[in-house]
Amino acid sequence: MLELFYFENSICSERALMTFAEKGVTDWVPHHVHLFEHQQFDPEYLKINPKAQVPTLVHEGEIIRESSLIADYLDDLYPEPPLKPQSLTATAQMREWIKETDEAGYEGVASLSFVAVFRAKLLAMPEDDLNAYWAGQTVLERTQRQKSCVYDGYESPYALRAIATWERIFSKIEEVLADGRPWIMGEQFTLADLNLAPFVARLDGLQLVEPWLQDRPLTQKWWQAIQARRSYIEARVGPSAGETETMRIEGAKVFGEFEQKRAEYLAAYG
Ligand SMILES: N[C@@H](CCC(=O)N[C@@H](CS)C(=O)NCC(=O)O)C(=O)O
Repeated sequence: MLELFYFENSICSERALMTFAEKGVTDWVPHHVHLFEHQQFDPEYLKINPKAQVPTLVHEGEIIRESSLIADYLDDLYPEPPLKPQSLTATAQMREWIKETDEAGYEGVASLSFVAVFRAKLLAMPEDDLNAYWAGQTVLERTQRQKSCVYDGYESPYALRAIATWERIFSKIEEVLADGRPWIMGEQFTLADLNLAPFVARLDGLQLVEPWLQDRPLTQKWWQAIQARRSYIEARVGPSAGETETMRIEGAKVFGEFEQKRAEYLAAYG
């Protein structure tokens, strides 16, 4: 039996959902973990994911955590269509993309989401509830990052790091597509594209893709091709209709601060 613990509006869960859709796999058991209702901190869930994060895959009782590893595992479990290149070298190179997306890309998207949207939600909570929320966290680095983004907004060093990261990732994508290839690894759509897709979709929801892609036509084309992909549509990657509106409104309030930070970053390091 294959079970997935996930939350629809989580960019990490969307990686697993998109992999299922790529493979045409539908016979898995869904378990919803509602992050806004803080179900990730349920002691029963913490037994399978002590970091209080989604997604978690359970296959025949074995636990597999980390969204990119779940996607990789599903690719091995259901070989068709393959999402890894044939050559070992190209597979290692593909994994370098995924490593960067996991290590820096995720933190960047999470920081920008907090600075633009979740910040307002959390600051609107009664103080006791907010303190209880922080106290219930299980990963110190994440708590520090979230607190910094919530209390300092675009003045948080995590916001600048996020801008640096996505400036770099989008530049690398534009560069690699310059030889005419449709996907990051060439003619084949791979886990490199798939693992990036939900993160870029969140940035799009925050209205940040346009400024980043306006001078990157090849990446624009790549992003359009991802959005047109059957698995992207079937897995409903990207913010839901209601969320899109909130993100657009909240994102617009701090868009000027984003542009200013990005200009500062480009002047210093661009
Ligand atoms: N590196 C982990 C990150 C998982 C993660 O942080 N998931 C987020 C949703 S995208 C989460 O569960 N957050 C819970 C929270 O913020 O309390 C993975 O890729 O699976």
